[in-house]
Amino acid sequence: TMNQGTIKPAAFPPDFVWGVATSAYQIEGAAKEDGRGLSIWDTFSHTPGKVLNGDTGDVACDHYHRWAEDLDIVAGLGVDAYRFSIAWPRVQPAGQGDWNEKGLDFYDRLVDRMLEMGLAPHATLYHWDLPQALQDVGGWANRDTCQRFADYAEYMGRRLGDRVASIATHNEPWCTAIKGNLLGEFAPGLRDEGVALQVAHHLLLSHGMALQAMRAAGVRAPLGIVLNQSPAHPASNAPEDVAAAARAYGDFVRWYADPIFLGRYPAITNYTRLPEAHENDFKNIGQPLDFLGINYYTRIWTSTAQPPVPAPGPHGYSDMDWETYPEGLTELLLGIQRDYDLPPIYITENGMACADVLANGRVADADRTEYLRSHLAAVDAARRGGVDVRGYFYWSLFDNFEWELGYDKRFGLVHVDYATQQRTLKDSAHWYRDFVLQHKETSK
Ligand code: PNW
Repeated sequence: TMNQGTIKPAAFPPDFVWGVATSAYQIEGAAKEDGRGLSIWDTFSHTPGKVLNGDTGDVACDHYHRWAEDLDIVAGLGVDAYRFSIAWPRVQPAGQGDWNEKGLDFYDRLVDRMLEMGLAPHATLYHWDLPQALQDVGGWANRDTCQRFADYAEYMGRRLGDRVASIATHNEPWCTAIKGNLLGEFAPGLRDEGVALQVAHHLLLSHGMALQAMRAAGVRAPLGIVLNQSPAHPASNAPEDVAAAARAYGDFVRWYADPIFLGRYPAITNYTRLPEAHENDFKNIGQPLDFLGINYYTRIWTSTAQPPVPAPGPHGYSDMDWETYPEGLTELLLGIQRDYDLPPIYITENGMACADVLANGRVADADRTEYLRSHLAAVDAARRGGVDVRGYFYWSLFDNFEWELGYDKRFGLVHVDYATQQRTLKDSAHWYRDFVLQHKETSK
């Protein structure tokens, strides 16, 4: 199959962007420092029983204090770009009103240092850490939050827009809406379909409002959104399995992409209702994108059999129990290319959790290297199929706070010893570095 053999750096064009990604709550720590307000993830992680082992992001990778040496690590990987997120409650503690200079300074310094080092800063405005003060008045279920977000986006756009290489509004609205409000696994921990779909709608609307506000303010950076996407496969050719896969694809991919690119919600879905929408909402949601970020981890597997038939998993499973399925990335990209009029694409996340062990200063994570290699081959295959993929960001730079699973799952290229905050490059980091440096050589 296409993923056998070796993917060569020369397969990618000279200007292809190589990067690594993180998010604020997962790495920064310093949850109460320098005037940062509380977010829904502070509340959630401090609620007993919500996060494995009672872990919180209070300290995380202590990146708020170690940011300069952390950027040295990023640069040491030889990559071109670093994707990070801005903690809204750090820069605007209550989600409206006053701005926090110390929080704003942090991101100013981070961006300026990246530029000095020749690293392209790719900023995400919302990676799930809503100011708690906004949740207290309804959070994303409250339509007013869309305007709060557009104001925040405009302010940050004015502040950073002439220095960053891109600005994404939301990271994975599916996760916020569904994991946070239907499955109860993420903050704010609700289980209500009506709320979840209203939240999804407001995330989409706030995205469109933010793009309009930033553009009206003259923000020059390319603007987009990051969606998590997967193809959905039926466990058998039985009509009920095939139909279930189509509905799952509707819920996961189309529910977000159709409003943005086609101006409506999909008809084929498991959901039993539509959110409340105002007359111009789809016009506002469907603003042109300068880029689309895709986060890909695994495929969706649907089985109506009892007990369900597991995916065959020829490549194995990660420590998240997610099937490694690189072919799915190619299939997904070719599929959305067929269905939508796409802007340039960045793979803004792709990565694997392994039960990594640090021994004698080394982490032997051959599975992660193979995951990386096979998914780069999958990106190359999609590019050869005509999909305009411009860059790839590995998730994640560091082992970090993996949301409801705490520090148990390790996605990093760089191992973090949480007792000492010692960072150690894993074998996969060395492999990625060599690949990127070879690409630079062959691109000269
Ligand atoms: C993404 N799913 O989350 C996030 O953007 C990261 O913050 C996170 O650390 C990473 O992937 C690994 O989990 C996802 O259930 C969480 O399909 C769950 C799913 C997808 C993405």
